[in-house]
Amino acid sequence: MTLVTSRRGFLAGAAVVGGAALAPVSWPAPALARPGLIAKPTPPEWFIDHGSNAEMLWGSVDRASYLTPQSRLFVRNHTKTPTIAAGDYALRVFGDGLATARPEADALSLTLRDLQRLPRHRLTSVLECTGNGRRYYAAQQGETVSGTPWGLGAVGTVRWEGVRLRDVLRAVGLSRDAVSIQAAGLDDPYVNGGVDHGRVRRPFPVAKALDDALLAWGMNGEDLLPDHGYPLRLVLPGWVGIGSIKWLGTLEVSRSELTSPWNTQWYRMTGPQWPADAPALTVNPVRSAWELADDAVLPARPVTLTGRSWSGAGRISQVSVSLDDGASWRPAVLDRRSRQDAGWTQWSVLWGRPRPGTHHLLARATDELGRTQPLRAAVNSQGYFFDAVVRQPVVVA
Ligand SMILES: Nc1nc2c(c(=O)[nH]1)N[C@H]1C(S)=C(S)[C@@H](COP(=O)(O)O)O[C@H]1N2
Ligand SMILES: [Mo]
Repeated sequence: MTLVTSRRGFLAGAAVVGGAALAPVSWPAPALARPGLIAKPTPPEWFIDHGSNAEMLWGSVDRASYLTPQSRLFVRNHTKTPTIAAGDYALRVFGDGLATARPEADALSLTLRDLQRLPRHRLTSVLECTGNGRRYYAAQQGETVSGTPWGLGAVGTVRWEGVRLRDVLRAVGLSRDAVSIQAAGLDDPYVNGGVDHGRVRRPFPVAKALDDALLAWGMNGEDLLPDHGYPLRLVLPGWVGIGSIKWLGTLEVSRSELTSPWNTQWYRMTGPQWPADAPALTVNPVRSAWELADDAVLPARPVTLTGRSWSGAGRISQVSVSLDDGASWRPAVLDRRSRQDAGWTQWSVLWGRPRPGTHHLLARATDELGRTQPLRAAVNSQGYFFDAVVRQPVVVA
């Protein structure tokens, strides 16, 4: 079948009966699967509980598994995971950046089946929260910042399945003057400090939409779990996690720059060190993690240690490690086969003679653009982009 756009709707010639899909949709209030903010089990062996957020424990990562299983992936919820039935679901698209401008009340409505008629696309990418590593601002730099005190576990690499946003935009008709797209979620409005900020939403440039943005219904060969955006989420590979809006409800396509508190107030560098008009954060920095628990105890015999490094901008070209708290450095062995699309790189190092005592292990990656990890991260009030080399404690006994 062909996708036809008309003034009346997205699939004027398609198997959408009775014009039902063309009518503006009103949303039933999402119900909770069960009391709680996260639906999937988050046992303490796998996760650190941060309330509505759950952090993956690096010590629990299976070194044989390149991809992060959905069951192990971190969760970052501004409110709580909604329950949305796929059968009731539709994505609504509107705005003056469409070839034919449409107000929100007359949005195009796309069901999952509509979207699944477009060419399917699979893509592996890192998903990472902007605040990943935040607790090290205090722990390593003695700086007080606000926000969830993530260690390095607000990250994962998954294989997405869905449709390219550019194919969707082509099908619905995009104006040549469109510059900005705002994605909004169907989760509850975010209320903080008595202020209702509305639905979680964040704009991004049309250029990103036409490059590698994906509308995903699948992860690692399964349907998305409710916590990760079921039935459909946006994926902006390499960009700050907030860009990858879960439970995607609307896309506003505009000829002018769109804004929301999620790019004007949050997910920007703020604080005395930063100009008031510092731009919104987009591409993730370079970071590295050891596959070790913070209370890891190793026997005093040769051991192969492993870790992963990633960058929002490209491949990792080099990883240097220090097993003596920075006194000496050596290259880690990169597993060249492990890197896929925009995913992370696995690496390893043989520790030949671990001596009894407490040690600090350091890993510092460089990406193909020459971006590397500093020894000190640039402090900012909200604790974003902690990309400095982390001191990983380990006890040899
Ligand atoms: N609708 C909606 N989308 C959202 C969020 C949210 O709270 N609501 N959190 C964002 C943030 S800050 C991050 S880091 C990622 C986390 O994705 P995950 O929970 O699937 O790991 O989702 C983003 N998309
Ligand atoms: Mo995030």
